[in-house]
Amino acid sequence: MRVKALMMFMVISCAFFSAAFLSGCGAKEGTEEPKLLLGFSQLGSESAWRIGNTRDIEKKAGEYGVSLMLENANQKQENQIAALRRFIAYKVDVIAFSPIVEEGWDNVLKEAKEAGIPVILVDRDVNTKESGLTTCLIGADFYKEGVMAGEYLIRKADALKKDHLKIVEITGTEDSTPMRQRQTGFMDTIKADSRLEVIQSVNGDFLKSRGAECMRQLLETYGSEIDVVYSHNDEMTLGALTEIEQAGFKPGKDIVIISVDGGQDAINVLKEGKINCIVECTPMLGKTVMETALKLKNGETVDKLIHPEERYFSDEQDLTGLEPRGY
Ligand code: GYE
Repeated sequence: MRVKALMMFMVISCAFFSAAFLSGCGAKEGTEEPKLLLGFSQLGSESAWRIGNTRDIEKKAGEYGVSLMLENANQKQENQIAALRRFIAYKVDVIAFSPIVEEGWDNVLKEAKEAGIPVILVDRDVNTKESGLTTCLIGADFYKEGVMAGEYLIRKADALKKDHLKIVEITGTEDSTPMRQRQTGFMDTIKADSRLEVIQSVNGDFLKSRGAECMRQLLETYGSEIDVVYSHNDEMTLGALTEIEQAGFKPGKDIVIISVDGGQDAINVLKEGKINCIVECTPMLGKTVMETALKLKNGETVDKLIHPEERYFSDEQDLTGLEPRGY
């Protein structure tokens, strides 16, 4: 009886384990082998962007017949490192991951290299002492996004005929690629324009709650002095908007609001006139990730850097015909 119960437990837990851990297997049951076993470590679920990105990767894995081992690190680098080690132990064909920050990956990436498993960077970059530990990066050009945000602000200053605008910046996760490059791209673009002054940059960690907290503090310190908010993602922007309205200011009118991502919720708020500009960052990277992973499995060479095409949405445009964003 006991043996039977134990066997039953093993069968059920095996089924549960494979369903939870492995998804997107395109091979028909019991017939062909999956084309590829891909381990993907997602960094967390902090934003609509991130959730859209995870969904897209799962969906495309299914479409391309790729077996996906997906792990979510819940915003902790140590969880990502542990996930990569599990992928290595499991002998996946290819590893893909979105590194939460740029530093601290040398050891685990060397282990992957020694195991002969190619690694694809998705969305964000790493900074390692040794080169050649990863094969390629598939993700947005964050510097260009910062430039687009800065260029919009210059046009807005012209339109408003202002000779001085005080800017507060709410940045994404410290030491992450989008945080670094969205900041540098923006600063490089506005620095020659003497009308534009960044009075403070604060770290909002890409989270809505932190965006609200940062904005509350900024409003306490600077009050009506704030002319512009440049926020590195939609979540933090949406958090900040609530605080701005609670403090009695009209976002989009009293304060120029610039955001990044372009998820549906933020686009709706832009259409209401409470956000002035959103620079697009697309999370739909799944197709390129699958195609690249399949090439790597076949020993083909791949492009080192793949940036998706991106645009911006603003109060300068008619957005009535804009397609649903899908994230
Ligand atoms: O902009 C933000 C997310 O790395 C591009 O991370 C990504 C950023 C995205 O949390 O919303």
